[in-house]
Amino acid sequence: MERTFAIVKPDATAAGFTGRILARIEQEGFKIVAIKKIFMSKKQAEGFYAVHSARPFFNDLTSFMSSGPCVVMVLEKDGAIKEWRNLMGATNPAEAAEGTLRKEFGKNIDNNATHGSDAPETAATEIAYFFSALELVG
Ligand code: DGI
Repeated sequence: MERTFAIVKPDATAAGFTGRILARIEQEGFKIVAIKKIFMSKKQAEGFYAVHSARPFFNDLTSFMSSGPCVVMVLEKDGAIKEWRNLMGATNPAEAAEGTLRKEFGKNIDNNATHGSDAPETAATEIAYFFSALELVG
């Protein structure tokens, strides 16, 4: 069974959307294998998004991700990586399809409610960035 890494971002935790997002995750057949609430430092956010370090939005992105608490999770399902990205919807909530989490809970491209890994290698790296093997209890 495939695993992916997911975040409820600071905009969504601040708006009180955590419970509704977790409910959708379970309704859509994902198993929550690991979950915790964290408050990243700027340095931790920069490490997490290191792949984007040359992008013009890197400073805004890492400031946003360290502006409040996140809920980080490992989700399991057949085809979890693609299935979770489908449930999140397009990066820009204005372009996200009806019924997706970013359409329902995202405000704009900077405050887009959720994160999900984009490939098996990034899922493995991102899971290991936040969780030890002992914390994966699915
Ligand atoms: O995997 P995604 O989160 O859908 O998107 P990504 O990995 O390409 O980018 C990571 C985050 O960076 C994304 O959730 C929001 C932000 N981002 C991506 N592209 C842009 C952006 N922010 C701004 N302001 N402008 C962009 O073009």
